[in-house]
Parts: sequence; C-alpha cells; structure tokens
Amino acid sequence: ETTEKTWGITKPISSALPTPAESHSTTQLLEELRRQNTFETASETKKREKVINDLQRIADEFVRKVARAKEPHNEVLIRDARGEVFTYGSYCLGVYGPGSDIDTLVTAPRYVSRDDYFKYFPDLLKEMAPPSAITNLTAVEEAFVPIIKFEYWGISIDLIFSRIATLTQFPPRNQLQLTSNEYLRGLDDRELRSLNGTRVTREILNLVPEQSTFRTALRAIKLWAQRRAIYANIIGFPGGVVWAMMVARVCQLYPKATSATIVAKFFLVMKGWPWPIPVQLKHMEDGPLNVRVWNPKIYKSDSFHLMPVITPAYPQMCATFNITKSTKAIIQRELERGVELTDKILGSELPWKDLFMKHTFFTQDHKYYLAVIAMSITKEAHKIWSGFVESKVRILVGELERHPSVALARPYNKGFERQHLTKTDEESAEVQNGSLLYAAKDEKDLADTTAAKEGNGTGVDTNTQGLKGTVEDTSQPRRTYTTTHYIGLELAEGAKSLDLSYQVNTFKQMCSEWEKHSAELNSLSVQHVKNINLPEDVFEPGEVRPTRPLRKPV
Ligand code: 3AT
Ligand code: MN
Ligand code: MN
Repeated sequence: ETTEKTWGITKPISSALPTPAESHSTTQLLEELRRQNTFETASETKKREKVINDLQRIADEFVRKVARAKEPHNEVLIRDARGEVFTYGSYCLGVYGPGSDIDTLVTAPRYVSRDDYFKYFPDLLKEMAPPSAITNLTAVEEAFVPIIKFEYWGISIDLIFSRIATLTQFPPRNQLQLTSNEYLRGLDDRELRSLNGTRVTREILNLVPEQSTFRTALRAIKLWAQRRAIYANIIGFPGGVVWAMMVARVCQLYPKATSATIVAKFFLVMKGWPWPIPVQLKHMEDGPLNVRVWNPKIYKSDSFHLMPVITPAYPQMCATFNITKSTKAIIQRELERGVELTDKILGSELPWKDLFMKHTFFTQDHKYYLAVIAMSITKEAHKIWSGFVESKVRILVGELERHPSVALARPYNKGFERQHLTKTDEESAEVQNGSLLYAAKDEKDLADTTAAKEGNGTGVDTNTQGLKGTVEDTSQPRRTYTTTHYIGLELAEGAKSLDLSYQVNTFKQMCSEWEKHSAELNSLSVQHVKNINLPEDVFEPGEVRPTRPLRKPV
C-alpha cells in the first residue's frame, strides 16, 4: 500500500525526485525564459500590486456608495459595506509578462446590482485614482461577460463584476472563498460567467502539487505555443486557460518533478493522450444549480469535442469546443516536434532556444492561402465587425476541411490589422478585393489625414461615408480599416481542382446575416493568395519570403 497523495483523478505516473541533470536543465530553461523577456521587472510588478490595492479601495467605496443610496437609514449595513477584488487570468496564475493585462473581478454583497456597477464604477475610478492614471476607459454592459476596460498607469485592466447573492455582509478581507459552490446561488448567467474565471483559476492552483514548478513549466508552454502560432482560443486553438489545465494535469502525474521534466513530459503525455477521453483535474461534482455540466453520455453535442479539456470548477465545461479537425492535427504535429526537441534538450544535445523557434506559417508551410478580409469605414464599426468575423473564422475552417480537395485548413492565430487611404470608389473597391496598394505604410501617412480631420473639431472619427462613398471631397483620402485572417491550405493527395466558392459564399452569407452587420459600414471578402504573393507585413525582418521555384536548367 502506498501513502502517496493522489493529485487529480489517478495515481501519479512517477513520484521520482529530480536528478541533478534535470535540475540543471530547469536552471537553463529559466535563463532562456528571461532572455526571451517573459518576466517583467520587480518594479513593474510592484506597480501592478499598487493598482490592485487601489482597485480594492475603490471597490469598497463603490459598495458603500450603493449601500448609502439604497439603505440610507441602515447604519450597520453602511458601516460594514465593502467588496472584494479577485484576479484571474495570467496575473493570478503568476505567468504574466511585460505586456499582460490584469484580469480583475469585483464582488459585492447582494444589494449591489450590475446596473449599479456600470452606473457608479467608471466615475469612481476617475475620481479616486491618481490624476490621469486612468485612460482609454470603455464599458461594455451588454457583452457576454459585461466588462469595464481601461488602462491604469498604462497597464490594461479587464474589470468584471458579480454580486454574491447569498451575502448581505462580506467576511473580513481575504476570507471570501469563491471556490465554494454556495456562492453561485441566486445569480443570473452573466454573473455566473463573471465568477467562473476566478473560480477556475483558483481551482487550478489548488490542484497542482507544487505551484512554482507549475508556473515555470506553464511559462515555457505558453511561449512555445505562441511562437508556434497555436495559441488562440477564438481561432480554434487552446487559449491560456487550456494550456494551464494541460500543464497542471502533467504536474499531477509527476508531482515531484522539476519544471524542465514537466515540459518534456507535457509533450510526451499530450502527444499520446487517448482523445476524446477528457483531460480533467478532478472528478466531476454536482452543485446547487440547475445547469448542464459537460457529459458526452447525456449530451450528444459534447461527444463531438475532439480534444476535451474540462474546467475544474462547477459547473464543469469543455474549454476546447473550438478545436477543429485541422487545428487538432496541427497541435498534434507540434506536440510531436516538442517530444523530439525536449528529448534532445534534456539530453544536453540542443539548447532550450530551439523549442521556442518561430513557426514557418508564411515562409514555408503552404503554397495556397485564403485571406478573410473584414473591412469597415469607421474605427468603431470595425471593432465590432472584425471581432465578429474573427469569431467565425473557425466555422469557415470547419467547412474547408470537409472539402474533398483539402487535407487541412490551418488558420493563422492572429489577424492582421491595416488601414488604407483611398481617394476614389474604384480604389476602395480594390481594397475590398484584397489590394494593399493603398495601405498606409507608416504612422506618418495616417498622421497626415488625422491632422486634416482634427481641423473639424470633435476628434471623433467622422468618416461615415457609405462604402460607395460620396463625391464631395476627393482630394481628402478616406480611411478604411481591414482585418485579415490567413488560412493556410494543404491539398489532399491527387487534388486537381480547388473550387471553394460554395464554402466561401456560405460563410459570407452567414456573416452578412448577423443582426449587427451594416451594409453601409461593413464588408467581407475572401481571396485566394499564393505564397509568392503574400504581403510584406506578414514577414518579420530577416525572414525569407517564398519565391517562385527556379526553372530547372534544360
Ligand atoms: P495575458 O497574459 O493577459 O496575455 P491571459 O491568460 O491572462 O494572458 P486573457 O487576459 O486574454 O489571457 O484572458 C484571461 C481570461 O479571461 C481567460 C478567460 O477565462 C477569460 N477570457 C478572455 N477572453 C475571453 C472571451 N473572449 N470570452 C470569455 N472569456 C474570456
Ligand atoms: Mn490576462
Ligand atoms: Mn484579459
């Protein structure tokens, strides 16, 4: 009989302690992660802590304010009124870098509503934060997860809210344990979703044997996934939370291992994972809500998930429902590459740097690409439209991969944002068809038109001509905004024709039927692009562009 603690749902694979060679490899991994700039400086971290303290102070004042407004005679309630601020995302996991935001949740007692949050919080922020600390504040009340976004001393903050309907008064600071399912009672769907991020993140941290080992390994996996362009939940790859859960599961299977070993085992375990058996960090549990929990035996739709990774907090959900046949195949290839490289890295034959080598999506991997171009004529309209189109790219990928001539359709994990300056309707039409002839090359091109525009007052984007445009002022170029998603194609063996018009038209049709689509402001086009015709800005300095193969000498 063993006295080993079971982390997760099975016994460990190995509880061996690290060898000196493995510990040494972890030291080298940390050095490489520092060289790659994944850590921020201690003073920047201090700044983040100060920001979170300020947000806590502002949250307390917010709750007090609502208490005073709603219960002006209840002195005890007003005296004890306070909220509690939590973090989730990379900051909470301890894997944030210089560019990371702080994902923050404000919780408050039952009498504080979401309406109150959007009514009071933005103004309180500006009042209570140091002068000019808060910039770029936007509130999106109607979002799937309602959110206030801003920058605090230049650090991006995602601030979401939920009340705790079972509490009229909060316990003393740091004593509210959101992992308790009792706090879910009485909440609406938006409130439940807002609590979910923090609950999942806390559970992940509670379920790993050694947090610092987990953090370093996760930093390595996140960097690897970004460099290999397989990091992007919305596009159909795992996002940050999914990579975290996968690494956490490997930590459970090797509870005493050092980070370098966890990274190597991550590739080995995930490469051989018997999908669709799910990756999960603990057993499913029941809870107080009448909501559905992931269960492919009951729900047919759950049985279609190709690589299920299940969140550990009730109600457990599959965080990888976006993954398609193609993205799964790409992830699988990258895991295989990871196995080969880490085998050599731990054997001191290669440096860690090689694992983090940039992908070759544009330089080598494909001969044919599709460019999905979302276009709008105002900045505001483009934000909404391009966000929508981005969230549908994986649907097109799903259609393409069912085409008999397509072996695999690989979406690039990020869209390319461009601005164009055109003078005539003909030029605008060319942009719509994928031309980059009018793309602004640098800030200076754009500054010229901005200066002209600011002459007329508001500083708000006043470019509201229809796509057809008006003919009033042809000397002043008009601006159009595009976001382009590239999909690399791999053709099936022996494929001759490649007519994708049915898939493309169905996709365009679906997007244009969206209730918020405006024929005046938005358009969408899908273009074939050969590798030799890819635009300059998808390459980094020093990368070799694909060229036409040289003719063999006769
Ligand atoms: P960074 O260090 O910030 O780049 P992160 O893992 O913190 O990495 P995000 O801030 O984008 O990444 O996301 C944090 C969490 O917020 C992850 C997920 O629980 C939630 N989240 C992010 N984007 C969405 C979305 N579009 N819909 C629902 N939840 C989201
Ligand atoms: Mn974040
Ligand atoms: Mn965020």
